[in-house]
Amino acid sequence: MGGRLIEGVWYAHGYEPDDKGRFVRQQSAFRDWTVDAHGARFRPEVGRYHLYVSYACPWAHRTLIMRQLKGLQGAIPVSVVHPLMLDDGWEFRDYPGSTASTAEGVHGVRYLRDVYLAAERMYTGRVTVPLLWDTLEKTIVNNESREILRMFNHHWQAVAGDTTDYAPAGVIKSVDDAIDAIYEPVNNGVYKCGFAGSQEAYEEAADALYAALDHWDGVLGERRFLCGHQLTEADICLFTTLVRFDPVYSVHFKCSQRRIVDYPNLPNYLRDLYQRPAFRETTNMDHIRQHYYRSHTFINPTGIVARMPIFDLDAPHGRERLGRA
Ligand SMILES: N[C@@H](CCC(=O)N[C@@H](CS)C(=O)NCC(=O)O)C(=O)O
Repeated sequence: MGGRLIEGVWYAHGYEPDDKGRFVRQQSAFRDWTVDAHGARFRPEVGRYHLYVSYACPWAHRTLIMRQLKGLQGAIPVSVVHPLMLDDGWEFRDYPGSTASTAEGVHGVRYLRDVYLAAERMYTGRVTVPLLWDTLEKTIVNNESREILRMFNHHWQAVAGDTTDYAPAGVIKSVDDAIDAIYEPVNNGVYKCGFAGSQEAYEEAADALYAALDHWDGVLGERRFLCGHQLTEADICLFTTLVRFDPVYSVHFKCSQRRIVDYPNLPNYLRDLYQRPAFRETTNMDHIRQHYYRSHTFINPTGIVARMPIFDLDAPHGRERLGRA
């Protein structure tokens, strides 16, 4: 179930709800940016940075999608943690599954916490993915998915294999507003349902989650993507929660009022995104299901992995009628 570092010492530790039983996510600690500007401390350079991810994690998944959309796979290597996050937190070890987790690529260490400690010997906080490591200064640049997403999109154009902008000037405000609007009730909201420590906290989170899903389902009846006719960062942010929703959140996190497949517009929106290579090839259902059902032993003590629901992500989505891709 993970743990946290306190002044450089590891303590196995679950999540602590607030006094009303609500799940509270910590703020990310490393917030520097790779910037494509002369004299910048962290300049984008091929091979200089290393991305640490879990295929299971919706936040890390965002960065993998953008890395692939921009054709940055050759520029930014990746290490993938084992899907189970147990008492030692995220770990690098063999996983004989459909897609193996990788050995740690930079330091040769066993645990992700060792990478945090390499950056800051007295680090206090949870040890989370994604994180972007700088092999030159030997430190963590950033561990906040939304910012890593924006960096890959805007600051790596000089080396990107595809320079399509997923938050162009004309819509960047509505992209940021949409990302803000879906963060608490949806992306974080499923966790607030699942990790609620009281009925009241659960009801509050479920109300907010379903109000938001109802709202965005309505919006997506009128337009192909969250911010209009073009795919943006906001769609990436919503996708990584939607694709986990029916297989995991609806069962494991008690997001049970409605599945995605029960909505009028969200299922085909999800298919429209999933059928693009950068989304499909970074979606690892095996890591996702193994991670959630088997790491959160306090909500699923048997570790039994629920069956995949019937939901064909490859079925025709018909959303071309709403506008260009
Ligand atoms: N705000 C962060 C959240 C990252 C995060 O919480 N990642 C989870 C995995 S889904 C994690 O690594 N949790 C480990 C822990 O809390 O011990 C982001 O968006 O990057």
